[in-house]
Amino acid sequence: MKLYSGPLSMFGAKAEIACHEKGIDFDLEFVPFSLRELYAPKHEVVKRVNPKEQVPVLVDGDLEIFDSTQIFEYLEDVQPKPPLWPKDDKQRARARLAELTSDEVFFPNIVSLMPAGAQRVGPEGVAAARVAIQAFYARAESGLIGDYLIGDYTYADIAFYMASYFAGFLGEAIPAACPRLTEWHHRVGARSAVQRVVEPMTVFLNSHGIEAA
Ligand SMILES: N[C@@H](CCC(=O)N[C@@H](CS)C(=O)NCC(=O)O)C(=O)O
Repeated sequence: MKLYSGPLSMFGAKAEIACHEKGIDFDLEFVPFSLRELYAPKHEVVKRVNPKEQVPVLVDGDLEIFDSTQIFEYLEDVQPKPPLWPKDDKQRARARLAELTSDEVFFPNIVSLMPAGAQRVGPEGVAAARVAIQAFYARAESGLIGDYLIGDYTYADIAFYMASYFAGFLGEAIPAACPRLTEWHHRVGARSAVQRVVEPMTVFLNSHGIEAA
């Protein structure tokens, strides 16, 4: 398998972590990316495979797919062990919803704090995003039951860990008022599959003078 991602791609990191969790052997290629130009020029394979011209893209022989959640589904099918979706139907539905919510409800607020996003939404949009992030953390804190978001460790934990990792570099780390969520963050961050992906990202960010709060 070959995964196309970027050195700071939140969505690519999700796919990368899942491959490591499942012990899948894969090649990783970073597409051109810089903090100034972002994803430019677009990689030829990404342009061919994904009409949205975004990473991650996964190529496995004659299969070419895009979107981190689609990649999760494929990985789960080709390498069911260890499972990263719950076995129970309702728990699986909850985990899928939590993963979607992280990507599509929580993360857009993080994007609003990034330089291009902040320029797009303006100071009021940034302030609203900060309020929404903290409200999301508070809800997650009260929703946590066991060690992970939905009981067992799942793709939802991977997604929300990565989104909250980036929040930490944008002044919105999980606050002390959410102790169980803070512990959850340490628990997920201690996994070797997560560290393998996050450590080089932290090095990249630090080398550009960007530090976590
Ligand atoms: N829903 C997609 C989102 C992918 C996405 O937003 N990728 C970003 C990098 S993290 C990207 O390639 N952005 C470049 C662009 O939109 O031009 C997924 O889950 O993979």
